[in-house]
Amino acid sequence: MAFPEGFLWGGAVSAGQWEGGWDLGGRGMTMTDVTTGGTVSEPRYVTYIDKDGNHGKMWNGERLPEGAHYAVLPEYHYPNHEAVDGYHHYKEDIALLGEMGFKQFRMSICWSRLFPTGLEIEPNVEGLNFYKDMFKTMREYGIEPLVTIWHFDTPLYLVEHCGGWENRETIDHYVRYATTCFREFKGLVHHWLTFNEINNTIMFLPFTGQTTDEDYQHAYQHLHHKLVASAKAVQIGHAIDGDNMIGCMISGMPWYPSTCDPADILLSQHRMEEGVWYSGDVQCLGEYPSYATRLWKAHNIKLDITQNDLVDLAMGTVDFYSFSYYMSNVVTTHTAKDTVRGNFTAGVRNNYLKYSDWGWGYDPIGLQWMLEWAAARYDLPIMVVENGLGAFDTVEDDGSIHDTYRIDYHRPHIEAMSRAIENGVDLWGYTTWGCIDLVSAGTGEIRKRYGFVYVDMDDEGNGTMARSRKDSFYWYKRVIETNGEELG
Ligand code: P53
Repeated sequence: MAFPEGFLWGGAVSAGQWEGGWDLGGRGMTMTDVTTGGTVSEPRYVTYIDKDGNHGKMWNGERLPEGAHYAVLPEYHYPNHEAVDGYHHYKEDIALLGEMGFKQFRMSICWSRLFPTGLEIEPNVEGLNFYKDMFKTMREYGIEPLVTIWHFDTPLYLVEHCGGWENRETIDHYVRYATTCFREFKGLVHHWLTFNEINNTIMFLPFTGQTTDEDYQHAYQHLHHKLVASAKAVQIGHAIDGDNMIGCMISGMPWYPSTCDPADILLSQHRMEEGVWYSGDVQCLGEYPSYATRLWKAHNIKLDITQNDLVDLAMGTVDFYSFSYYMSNVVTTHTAKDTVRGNFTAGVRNNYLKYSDWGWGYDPIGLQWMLEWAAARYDLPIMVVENGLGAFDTVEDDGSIHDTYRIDYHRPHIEAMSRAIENGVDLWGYTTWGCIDLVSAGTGEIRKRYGFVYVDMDDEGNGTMARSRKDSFYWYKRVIETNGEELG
């Protein structure tokens, strides 16, 4: 096997999906605190109280009705409130990761735990102490933190009262927050990601069907603000600690052509540019790519980009490229006979692939494809920072969990990484998604499990939160021990 000495094996979680403690330690609210649970076929809703005091719910992404405000309503269950209670279990969880031999643990900081509304000038000390203790605990086990600064959780106050990311001022609030992280966690953290799946701000637009030019305008401007915020954070992170390695994080979903009709090939290339490359090109290469003009024209987008923005983008390029990888998608200019629908998947079914219970196409070769493309495009070190199978687990009478399907998912993906390394890709690390079971971002379910560590909690909020080891736990431990030689 090709894995280099010191390869950063590990796993990943996000604050919103693992931490819980939504109203503890001075934490402010985020959008997931007002988001209900869903399923593969039933969406998650955002809840509010309207101007007449009536309770309401809407799709995530819709605008609040005039005069309404976001609210936690007693008739709903909000799975992210407690999540899997990492807030109280972090020592135990990190010990389990240490037992598996983790070299790296990717987690995120909850912005509103440090800046409850996002507008504060001084950070919340209780929040700082929580993360400092987490990082110290990781160090005790020789685990390097990989910290995502923003993983979907903009403080709700900024979204509700300040226009969120469509408002340029949000850049400054984010920069103040990121600067605090670099300063306060200096020496404890060396590896950072500025924004999780930053490209997903625009990637799903073509799916939603009725998206207007105005929606595109908002989404692209929103993304531009995030790209500038990321570039500013990179510069500040480098100035505070020259040892900091700061990366971008892209949702790495390949878009394949359905046929060899040249029109399909071109369509898949264009979809790949719009969905995947656009953001990473800016973050890695320091300027908007030539095809941006095509995308802006297609939807009459007029971006507000200042001279200073251009300087920041050029100065704030990342040190490494990272992406999540779960599945691939297929597009065509023809009428598709077979389609697939799942959460975040839609389009043509790929008859060469198997699909998960949530409609995600299982495609290890696609990981090699992504790795080799990204390496050639950017010539940067790469980390695969999410990969995994969301699946139902069954707990046997004796408490064991035989999750061979999960092992069978990871093994070929690890083999794909190994082939990519042999083909010249400078791959530094692999953090599997949801190494401890957590709340799904897409559907809000806990039963869509990714972990090597099982958490006793269900979708109605019943369970002891007790942790236990699945079969995959022992398997992954062996993979790490043998640096990817023994894949079982
Ligand atoms: P869940 C869409 C498509 C692929 C990955 O997803 C995505 C998304 C947006 O949710 O998100 C990443 O939980 C994300 C994680 C998330 C994970 O994939 O829907 O970075 O927060 O949990 C898996 O199964």
